[in-house]
This record gives sequence, structure tokens and C-alpha cells, in this order.
Amino acid sequence: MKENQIIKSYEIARERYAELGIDTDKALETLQKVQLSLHCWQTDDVQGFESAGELTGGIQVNGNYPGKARNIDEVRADLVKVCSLLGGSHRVNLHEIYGEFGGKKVDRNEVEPAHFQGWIDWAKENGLKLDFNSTSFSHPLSGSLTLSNPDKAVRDFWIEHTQRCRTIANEMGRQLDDSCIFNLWVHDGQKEMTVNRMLYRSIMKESLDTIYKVEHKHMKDCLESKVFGIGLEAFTVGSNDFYTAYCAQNNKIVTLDTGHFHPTEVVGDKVSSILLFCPEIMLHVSRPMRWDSDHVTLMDESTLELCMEITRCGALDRVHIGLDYFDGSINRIGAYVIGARATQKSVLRGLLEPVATLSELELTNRNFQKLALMEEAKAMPFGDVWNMFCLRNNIPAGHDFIKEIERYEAETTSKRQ
Ligand code: RNT
Ligand code: ZN
Repeated sequence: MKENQIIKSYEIARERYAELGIDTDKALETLQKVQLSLHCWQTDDVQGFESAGELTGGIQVNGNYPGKARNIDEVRADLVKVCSLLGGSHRVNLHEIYGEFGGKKVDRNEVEPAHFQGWIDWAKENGLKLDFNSTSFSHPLSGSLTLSNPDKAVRDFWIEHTQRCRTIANEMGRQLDDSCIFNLWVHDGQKEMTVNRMLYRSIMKESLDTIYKVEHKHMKDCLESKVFGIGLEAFTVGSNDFYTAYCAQNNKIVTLDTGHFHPTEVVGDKVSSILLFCPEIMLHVSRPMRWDSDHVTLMDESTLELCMEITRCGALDRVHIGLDYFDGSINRIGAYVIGARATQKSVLRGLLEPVATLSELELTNRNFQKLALMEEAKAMPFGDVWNMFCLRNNIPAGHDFIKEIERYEAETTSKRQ
């Protein structure tokens, strides 16, 4: 896009938004500070570097598009490419299986901060922060129950793993001088009708209590619920009720993965409820299609509703925005950038909403006026403000990033066999 066109269109957009009482420059400044937590696992279909084993734990990546990252250097190069097409400064969200194990077998109950020192150094060099996840899946002891397993030996193995991961997260946060968000998601569940629900959940609660006994200064804990996994359809130990109650009681952060709810549930509606009882929210923004399919995030109605709810609540400082989808059927870097930019655009839409006016209309029962204004807001020149965000960040505006991805594919990813 031409720079003078972007500038001219922005001038008009700024005036139009000002008529609604919105300061577009302020919105852009705020967006600049919103960090996304980029899920490293989109680069290589959740494979990691621990083993070449299959992906288990009820999650599935579909597609075989050429060019997935085959080693840590390629994952890093891809992430740097993604960041070069995004405005603002961001975070990388790592899983334990992405450690630098130097070709040695390091089991999950042996992992140490040293295995992530390379990542920490790399993050520092690239002006990135890190978030972290323990990995319950793709391991011989994954089975269908990990932290909730009645077998003490199996359970203790996973407790040890999770404790070590929290120590690693703390080290990341300490060295990068920014709290590392440590997410706990385990696939624990049952394929068939389950009679021992109370047993598994009470074991799970005990395991969590044990894990969280140690306090760390440079990391924050969040817990992610789910409805079901593939092959684990009948029962999920870590359901939404389980973790919401646990987080409220233990002052932990709730992770909302937008793919982990019943199809007609509105995830945006959960923000205000949770924030009244829990300190913060972590998001895994995804796009479930008929199931937790992890399609590439778009600026669709549910992403908009979620982001606009955050801005309406004035809660950008209490909500951490991470992405979580894995599409192996299209250019993986392209998939990343589409989803990341869609999320930023959705936040911007929230920042450009005339919330004060809408709120006043609602409180004074002028409901026709409220609805009309909300409807008209959709036709405001939001894209011109978005393009100015790109210009100010010196990144491609509009669809110009497509050719950047094509170039990276021609020069780099297409050469990976
Ligand atoms: C799975 C959860 C979880 C994973 C990652 C890989 O359904 O969404 O967050 O996607 O941990
Ligand atoms: Zn998730």
C-alpha cells in the first residue's frame, strides 16, 4: 500500500472517530502495548524436540503442507519472521518438549532450566518475553490420566514434571525481567462412561495443591480447562467448573481456550465473571469449527466479542492474550500471521468502540439508539486506523504481508524436505 494513501485515509478516519468521541491515536498507543503470546507449536505441528513419537493427548493436527520447522533454529527463524510482520512487541509461548536436549534423552522428570537457557538468550536478543507450558501428552506415561492417575508412581512422575516446569518458568521470568505465564493443561479424561469422577478430580486437586506449594516470584500460574479430547470424549477431569472453582479458591489465573467450550457458549461473556473472582485471565485464542479443531484465528464474531469485552471491562492489563491453533494444511507462517493480526485487529476494534456513549445509552434505556450506534460502528473506517498501525510499526499494511510470506516460503520453508 502507498504511504501517502494510508496517511490521507487515516486523517479522515481520525476525524470520523473523533466525532464519536474516540481518539484514534490513543487507541493506537494502547494497541502498541498489547503483547501477544505466540504459541511456538504452530511452527511444527506440536512435534517438539523430545522424540519423533506421535502426537497424543486427544489433540490432533491436520494437514501436510510442506515446510514445517524441523529443528530449534528453524522454529526460531520462523518466529522471528512472524514477529517481523506484526506491530508491537510480543512473547513466545513454549512447551516443555521444545527444550534444547542436545540429542540426549531427557525425560520429563529430568528437565531443567539449562535446557531452556538457549531460548532465554534468544528471547533476550530478539526483545521477546517467554511463557511456558508443561507437556502431558506424547509420552509413554501419558495414557489417559496423568496428574489425576490413581497410580501413585505415574502421578508422582507428572507432579515432578510440572514442578520442574514451574522452576523453568520462574527462571525465564527472572532472566527476562517479566513474569512468565506458566500454563497447566493436562488431557486427563476417559473415553467411556466414567464412574469415578469424584475420585479422579479429588486426586487432581491434591496433585495441584502439591505442585503449587512452592511459591515462585517470577512466574504466574494459569490453568486451562476443556470439554473433551479425541479419544477422551466421555469425561474430562479438568473441566471448566473444576478449574474455575480451583482458580477462584487459590487465586490462580484462568486460561480460556476459545476452542474448549460448547459451540454455542460465548467465551467473551466469561471475562467479567472470572475477573470478579480471579486475578487475571490467560487466553488461548483459537477457532473451533464444529469441535476443538484449532483452525486459524480470524477476526470473526467470537474473537471480536471476546476482545471487545476485554476493552469494555477496561481489563487489558488483566488479560494475557495468547494464541493456540495448529493448522498444518496451509503455509504455517502465513497461518500464524493471519491469526496474530486478526487478534490485534479485534483488540483495535474494541479500542475504537464508543463505549462511553453506548454505556450511557444503555443506562438511560435508550436501547434503540444503542443498537443503532453499535450497528453503525461496524461501518466505521477501522481498516484505515489498522493500516496506520502497520505504517507506524514499519510492517506491511493491508494484504502486503502476503508477498512477504510468499518470499519466505520461496527462500526458506520450501527448501525444507
Ligand atoms: C489442548 C489445549 C492446549 C494445547 C497446547 C499444545 O486442547 O488447547 O493448550 O493446545 O498445550
Ligand atoms: Zn489451549
